[in-house]
Amino acid sequence: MGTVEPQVATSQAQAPTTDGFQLVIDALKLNGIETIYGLPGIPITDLTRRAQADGLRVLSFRHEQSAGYAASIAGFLTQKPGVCLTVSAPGFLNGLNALAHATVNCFPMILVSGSSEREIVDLQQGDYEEMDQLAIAKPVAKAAFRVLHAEDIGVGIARAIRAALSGRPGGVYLDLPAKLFAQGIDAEAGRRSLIQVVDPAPRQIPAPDAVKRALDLLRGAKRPLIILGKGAAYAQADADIGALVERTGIPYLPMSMAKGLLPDTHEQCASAARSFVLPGADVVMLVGARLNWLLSHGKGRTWGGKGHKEWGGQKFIQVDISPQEADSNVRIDAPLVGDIGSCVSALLAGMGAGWAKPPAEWLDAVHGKKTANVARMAETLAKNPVPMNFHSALNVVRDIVRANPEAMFVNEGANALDFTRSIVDMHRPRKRIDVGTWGIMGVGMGYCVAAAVETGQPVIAIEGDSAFGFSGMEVETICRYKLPVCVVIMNNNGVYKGTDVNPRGGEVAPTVFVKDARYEKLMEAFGGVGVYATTPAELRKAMEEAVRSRRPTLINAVIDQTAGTESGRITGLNPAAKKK
Ligand code: ADP
Ligand code: TPW
Ligand code: MG
Repeated sequence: MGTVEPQVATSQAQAPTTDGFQLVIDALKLNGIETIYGLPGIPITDLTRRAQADGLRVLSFRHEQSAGYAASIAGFLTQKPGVCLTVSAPGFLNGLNALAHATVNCFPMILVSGSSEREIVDLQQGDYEEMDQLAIAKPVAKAAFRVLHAEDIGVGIARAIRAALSGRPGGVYLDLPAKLFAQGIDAEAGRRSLIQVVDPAPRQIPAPDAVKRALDLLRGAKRPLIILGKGAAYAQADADIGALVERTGIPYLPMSMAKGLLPDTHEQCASAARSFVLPGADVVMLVGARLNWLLSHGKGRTWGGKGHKEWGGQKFIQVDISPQEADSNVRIDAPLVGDIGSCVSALLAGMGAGWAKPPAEWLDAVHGKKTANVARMAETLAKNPVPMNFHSALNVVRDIVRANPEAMFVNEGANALDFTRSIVDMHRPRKRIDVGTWGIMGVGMGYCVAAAVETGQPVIAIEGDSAFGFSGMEVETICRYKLPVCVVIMNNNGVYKGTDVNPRGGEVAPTVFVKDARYEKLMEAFGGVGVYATTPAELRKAMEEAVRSRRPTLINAVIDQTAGTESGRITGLNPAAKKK
C-alpha cells in the first residue's frame, strides 16, 4: 500500500536538527555552568530566553558593566568561570571593563558577546553595531576566541573554560557572530561536537627541591612573616593554609580579600601591626599575593628601605601558580611554583614534626604593637560624635558582621573602603569582596547580585556615596530578584569628603555632590526598604532588620562630610602629594 516510502521520506525531511543557540546552551550546561549574567538585545535576546527556558539561571542587569563584575566575582567565589553575555559593540565595550578586571585580579570569567557579520565588519561597510571586538578584547583578556561554525561551538566553549581556569585564572573573551546562532546542524553531530572539559584546572605539584629551599629559608628566619593574598582565598585550601600558619606559629598578614581566610581575630593575625611587621620581618612568605603597589613593590620605606627604590633586606618566598611572577619587583629567593593547595600541603609534609616556633622576641614584639594599636582603635571606636563619622558607623558594622559571620561582605569607596577594611573583622574565608587590584569603583551592586546568587547568604555592602553611584541603578536588579542585600551608603556628600569649594565661586567643586541626598529613596522606588540613618543606633537597628528579613534594603548612613581624607589611605599616590 506504499506506506514504507512516505515514512522514510518523512523521517529524512524531519531529521532532527539543532542550531547555534542550542549548542551554546548545551555546551554551557554540559560544563556545569548554571548562571548567565547579562543584558539582552540583538543578536543574543533569544539566547537569553532559550537559556532560561532550558533551566539556566539568566540574570538580567541594567548595565553590562555590572553584569560583568558579577560574573568576575562569581568566578572568584566558585572556581567556575563566571559568564557574562552582552550584545555587540556598545554592550561588548560596557562589559570589557569587567573582562580586564577579571584578568588583572586573576578571576576566571568568560565574556560572551554577540557580534556583527565578519564580512561586513572586515570591509568596514557599516554593519549594525559594527566593531572588530576580538581585536579589541585581546589586550585585556587572558585569551580570546571567535567561533564561526556551529560545529565548533563545543570546542570554542571548552577552550574558553580551560583558558579561564587553568594556571593563573583570568578573563576570556568569546566572540559569537550573529549568523552563528541561527546555523542549523544535525542534532546528533551537534551533540557529538560538544566537549565536557576534563580537569580544567589541573593541579600543579611543586618541585621537591623548591619546597626544600622554601622550608630551609623559613626555618632559618628570626623574624618571619606570612602574607596571604586573594590567590590563597581563591584556591579553597583553607584547612591546609590554616594548618600551615598555626604549625609554623608565624605571624600573618591577610591582604584585603584574604581577610577571614583565618579569622581576623586570630592571635597570629598581624593586621593591626602592619607597619611594624613589613619593615621588621627578615623572611617573608607570599602565598597567592603579588608584590605590586598594594605591597609597595616590596621596597622603599614600607619595607624598611630608605629611598623609594631601596630594599629593606628581607628575603622572599613566593608561592604562586604563575612561574613568571617571581622577581617582578624584587629578588625572590625561594619561588615555589604550583597551585596553592599542592604547595601548602607539600610544605606541611616537608615540615615534619618538631618545627620550632619563631623566636619569642619577634612574637612578643608583634603582639605588643598589635595590642597597643587595637587599644587605640577601641578608644576611637567607642566615641559617639555628632554627626556620625566613619568610625562610629563602622563600629556598628563590625558588630553586625561578627554576629553574622556567614554573610557576604562587599566594599568600595576611598575612605569608605580603607576604614572598613581595617575596622571590620572578617571571620570566614571568601566573604570579603572589594575593589581589588585596580582599586576600581563600580563593582558594588554587581558583586552584591553575584554574592547573593552564588552563596545564598545575606549580603552586606559598605559603599562610599561616590562608589555607589557607579552601579546604583542595579538596586532595581536586586529588588527584581528579591535578593537579600543590605546596602549601606557612607554618605559624606562626595568623593573623599563633601567640603571642597570652588575657589571662583559658581558651580560646586568637582568632588562634591548634592548635599544630604536621599539615596534610600532609590531602593524604595523598586519596592525595597529605604532607611535614613543619622546615628549608630539607627544604623544598627536597620542593619539587624535587613539581615533578619532578607529584604532588599538601602541605608543612607549620614556621615560627617568633613570626616574623610583625600584618596583615603593612598593619599601618597596623588601626583599633587608627590610633588611636595
Ligand atoms: P592580593 O591583591 O590579595 O595581594 P594578588 O591578586 O596580587 O593578591 O595575587 C594573587 C596571586 O595568586 C596571583 O599572582 C596568582 O597567580 C596567584 N594565584 C591565583 N590562584 C592561584 C592558585 N590556585 N594557586 C596558586 N596561585 C594562585
Ligand atoms: C572606575 C577614582 C577612587 S575612590 C573614588 C573615586 C572616584 C570615590 C571616593 O568617594 P566615595 O568614598 O566612594 O564617596 P569616600 O568615603 O572616600 O567619600 N573611577 C574608577 N575607579 C576609581 N578608582 C576612580 C574613578 C576614585
Ligand atoms: Mg564619599
